[in-house]
Amino acid sequence: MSKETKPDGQGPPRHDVPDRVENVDWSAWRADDVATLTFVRRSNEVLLIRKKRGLGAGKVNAPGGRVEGEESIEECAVREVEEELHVTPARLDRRGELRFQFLDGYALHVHVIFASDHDGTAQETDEAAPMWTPVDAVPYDEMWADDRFWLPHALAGHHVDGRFIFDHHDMLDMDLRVRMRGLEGQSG
Ligand code: 6OG
Repeated sequence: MSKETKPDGQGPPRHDVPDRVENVDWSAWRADDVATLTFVRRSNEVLLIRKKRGLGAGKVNAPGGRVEGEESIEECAVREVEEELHVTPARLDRRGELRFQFLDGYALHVHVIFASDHDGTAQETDEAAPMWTPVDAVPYDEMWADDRFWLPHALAGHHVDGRFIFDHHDMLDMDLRVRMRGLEGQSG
């Protein structure tokens, strides 16, 4: 059997993959996978998970996963939260895009979705354990390294556009743009 495997972000580095955001040709960049991260809000809390399997197992994150077949971003967001926590998110709002380039060649495009309503009670599944978390107590030390930079802005209602270079779990470089809510249409 061939030892060659598809890149998954955790393989050996490829010498042709840039380790700086500015050296990636983003206009030609194509993701291997498109995925969602969905943040369900309830007053001052946000619904996070302790992920039990897949990319980032053991870390705290939002529920989410890769888009399947022909489904839309929103359909993926709803399906993933239902599968992982048995909760149906509602009133979805796209809050940003994150582009991850891993040194082994794997490229992942993540859509950040916020849900201001939901149906059902979060339950632990094979994939995740639910954690209703106060927004001022998000455990960034237990999360992917990028989250501490963009998630506070997204939680404040702003739109984020991030590009990241990762070597396995280490973040090597980042470019983050934040579009402030309420400033649309202002000049300067
Ligand atoms: P599966 O569940 O299909 O993995 N994911 C990341 N999330 C953050 N915040 N930072 C990263 O930095 C991430 N890399 C992957 C997005 C896909 C899920 O994992 C998340 C998807 O919800 C590198 O195994």
